[in-house]
Amino acid sequence: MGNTISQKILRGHLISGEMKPGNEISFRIDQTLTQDSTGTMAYLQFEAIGVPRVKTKLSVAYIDHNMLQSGFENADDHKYIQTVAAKYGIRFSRPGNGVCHQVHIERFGVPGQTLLGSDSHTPTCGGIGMLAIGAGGLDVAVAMGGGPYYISMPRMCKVELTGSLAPWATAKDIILEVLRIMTVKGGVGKIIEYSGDALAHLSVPERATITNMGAELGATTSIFPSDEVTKRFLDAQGRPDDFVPLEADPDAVYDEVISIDLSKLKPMVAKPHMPDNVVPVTEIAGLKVDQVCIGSCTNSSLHDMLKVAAILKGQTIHPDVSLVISPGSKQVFNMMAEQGALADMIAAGARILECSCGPCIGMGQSPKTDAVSLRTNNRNFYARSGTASAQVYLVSPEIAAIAAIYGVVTDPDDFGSPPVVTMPEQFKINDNLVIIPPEDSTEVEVVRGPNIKPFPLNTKLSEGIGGKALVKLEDNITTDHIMPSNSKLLPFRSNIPYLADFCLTPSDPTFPEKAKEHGGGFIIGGANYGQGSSREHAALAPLQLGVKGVFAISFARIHMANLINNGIIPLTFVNASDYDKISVLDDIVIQDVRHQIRGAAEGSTVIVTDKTRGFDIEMNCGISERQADILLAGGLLNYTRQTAGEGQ
Ligand code: MIC
Ligand code: SF4
Repeated sequence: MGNTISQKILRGHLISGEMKPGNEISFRIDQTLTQDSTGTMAYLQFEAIGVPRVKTKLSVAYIDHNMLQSGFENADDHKYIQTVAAKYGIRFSRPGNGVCHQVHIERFGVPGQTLLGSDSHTPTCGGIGMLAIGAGGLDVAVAMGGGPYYISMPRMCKVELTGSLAPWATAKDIILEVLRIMTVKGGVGKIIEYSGDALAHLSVPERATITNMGAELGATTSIFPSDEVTKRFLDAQGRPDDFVPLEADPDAVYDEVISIDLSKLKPMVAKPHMPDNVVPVTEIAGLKVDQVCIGSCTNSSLHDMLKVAAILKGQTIHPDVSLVISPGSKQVFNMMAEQGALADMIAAGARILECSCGPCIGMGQSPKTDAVSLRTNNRNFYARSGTASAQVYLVSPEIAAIAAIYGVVTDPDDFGSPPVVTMPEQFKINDNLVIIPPEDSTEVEVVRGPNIKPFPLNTKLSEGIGGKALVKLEDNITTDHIMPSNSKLLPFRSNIPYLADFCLTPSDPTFPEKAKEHGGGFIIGGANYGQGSSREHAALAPLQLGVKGVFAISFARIHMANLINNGIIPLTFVNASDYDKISVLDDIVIQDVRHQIRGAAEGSTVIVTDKTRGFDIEMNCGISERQADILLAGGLLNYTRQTAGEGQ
């Protein structure tokens, strides 16, 4: 039986486990990336592990999220990351160099290698055939220290793309169509591999849009083969030696196959507040638009920017629309400037932002009350823009640019024919904003500003645990609900006590207060609890508030790993109907919990008692032996220290 692309890469990097779906496997990580909003915490944890220098082939620390310096905090974090990177052998991508995923695929990603990033959109590099996975900061810290990365072996899903895109349909519409078909939980426990004759016509930036937004499916990662298109891209990036061909064997077996005929695809839109709430753009044509944001790691390539500039050329944006554009990287920005595209955007009235995440994560450009905001981003979760009443719609850059001109969502056929842009033979290569760490870093001093506070560390799991059911939540609760991010909160990513006061407030403003009053307790969630970001803060803030366990119908992959890594027990209902029986402020106990967690690793269920209502609930805890040990130790750091101690 042949192998899929990702099975080949995993096999070549495998350290332990049998590659059977659902089995825990561990594998070697070649490269890591961090960004600043998760990076400060990841490096604090890396320092706590105590390894003198990173052991990966390449590790890069990016500054791209916390770019608004409205106080000293973000700038302090930048300095900390710059110095910690120099100290431990990590390349430092300075603010202004671009969004981590865009820069990484341009300058560093290598087909066939593995990449672990403390950001959920790390799979972007799957666009060049790299096995790129998003994880919590602590997992990335362990990988930097040379430790393996553990996952439950995913099932393989093939998306076969045939035909060629009709005019105005784009790569964004392909992934929106996949999201419409599979939903935001449809990718959990799967790797999505793309194949089919259409691939010959899909450039690397287009492929990267698709793999980037595969994160919204909940997939472990998404990947394209490494082929002639990849080779041309790497050649144009001046990296011909990084190319290796890679494709699935003809007899590779997939657990699931989805086919999409691109010629039938129409421009699509994801309506508020979920990326899978997808309909054709024509269904909302005529909707008045207040704001258009073009950029984010999904659609900020040169390819995207040139198309937007061609649409805006000679036009003036509508008086009621604010159009903001953030190029994905310095390379993109520079080339736009040289080719005149930037001038066309400025002339049309676009507000040009620096190369960063910006509006995508609510770092500025929050729209007005009740605004309709059209964005090329990957997420339109409730309140993420920084304006809770805003309605965010996700579209391709083309649809966004046309709406900015007309002031309403417009069928692009009414605009005329789509712009044709060609990829450059050679990209502009200038890595002068990437600082190479010194060989000998003994003299480097790590600078820690006053905003950098110690992170909460759990303690060994006790024999029995109890507390109140603090909150009961619906399906698809995102990490943006659990630990909101915006320009007011993002500067405090290295200050968990401060952040904890905002934990889960979009869903229940009284949550932090209740948790403090009752000395912690349990969170009751619905299906796909914790989808979205990789932010470990969505586990650290509950930990700070004394949360001991989360009971849900199902969990998103990265969040579940983050809970375990921080010693918070994730349990799923054996009978989903039991969810209905628990009420907020019920007294919950898990007796003999250490013994029960051990048993869970062997497949037994865990019994949770609702003392208030007098009944037992049967729960699953789908953990491995190693994860049971981590929970018993009170989290991965304690476990790592404990096993290091045992090894001495
Ligand atoms: C996001 O898109 O939500 C983020 C901000 O990039 C996060 C990381 C974070 O929360 O800092 C992600 O996707 O992992
Ligand atoms: Fe940045 Fe948005 Fe991409 Fe997250 S999704 S990395 S916030 S651009």
